[in-house]
Amino acid sequence: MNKLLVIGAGGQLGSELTKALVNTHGSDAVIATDFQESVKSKFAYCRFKTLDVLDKDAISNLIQAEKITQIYHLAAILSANGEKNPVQAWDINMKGLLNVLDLAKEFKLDKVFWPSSIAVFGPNSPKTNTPQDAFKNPTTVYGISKLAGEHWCEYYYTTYGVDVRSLRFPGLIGYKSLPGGGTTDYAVDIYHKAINEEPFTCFLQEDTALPMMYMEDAVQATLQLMAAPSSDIQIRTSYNLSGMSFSPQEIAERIRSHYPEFSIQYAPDFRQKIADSWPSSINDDSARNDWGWKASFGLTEMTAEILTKLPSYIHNL
Ligand code: AKB
Repeated sequence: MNKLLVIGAGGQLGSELTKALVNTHGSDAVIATDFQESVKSKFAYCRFKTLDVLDKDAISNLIQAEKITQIYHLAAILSANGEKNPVQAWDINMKGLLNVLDLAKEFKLDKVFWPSSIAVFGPNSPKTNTPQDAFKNPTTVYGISKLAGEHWCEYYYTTYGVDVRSLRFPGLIGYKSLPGGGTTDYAVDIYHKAINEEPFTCFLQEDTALPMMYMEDAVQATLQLMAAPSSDIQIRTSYNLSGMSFSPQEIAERIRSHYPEFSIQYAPDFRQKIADSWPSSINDDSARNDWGWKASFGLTEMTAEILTKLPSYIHNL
């Protein structure tokens, strides 16, 4: 039987991916963990334990006690927060991953999932339709740690046969959980302001287009990648993944078709420089060809779904 350990389950992706894993594998097969005990209430539907990804012994004990066969390692410091404390971000992002990879090797786990990011690209990467193998010179500590992490994943696969799989996520947008400390966070916050009929101040310029993805597509991509036969996974660093691409001005316009009075103003801060170093759109041909990836949501569909579902979701919290 598969037994899945989700590390960092309380975060933006983990909150929704854990539910999907339970739906796929059953509640007995999934253990949600997070270093914050306070997120426990999100996991009434499966078991929850506190776990610090830097505590290798604690992870090792859990793997043995629970006979874990797969790890979904989601804990990370994102791009904007990473710049506030670069050394701490490096420690959490790199040591956490190395702990997981090393234990996957030691206990011969079946599979590991680890998210990378479009942040691996940098100012000298092609801006549009950025290819899988494009030149990469990340300028954030988050991007540097993701790029190094991708190579560690490939190293553990080629050297030790650890079946680790990874996706370069764009900015993820969902209505069930808030992101924490990323450069693409504005595209979640903006919907909350819209339904409250409040004006929104964006920390990026109006024309800064970035690659984005609706959470449902991100969850589907993860499930699909992890279900694919190992022989289909040709890329052992991390796969480019594309959903949609838009600027603050474009998302605001789309929101106005639901809330005509919605107003946005722009006050770019330090995150503008990070956004300027990233691609505006991504080529994901390798994911499409190798394991059949195709996104379902564009900006119009996502906006309609979020603005319809967010008010009652918040009301029922
Ligand atoms: C961030 O903004 O840091 C993340 C990412 C693009 O990986 N959402």
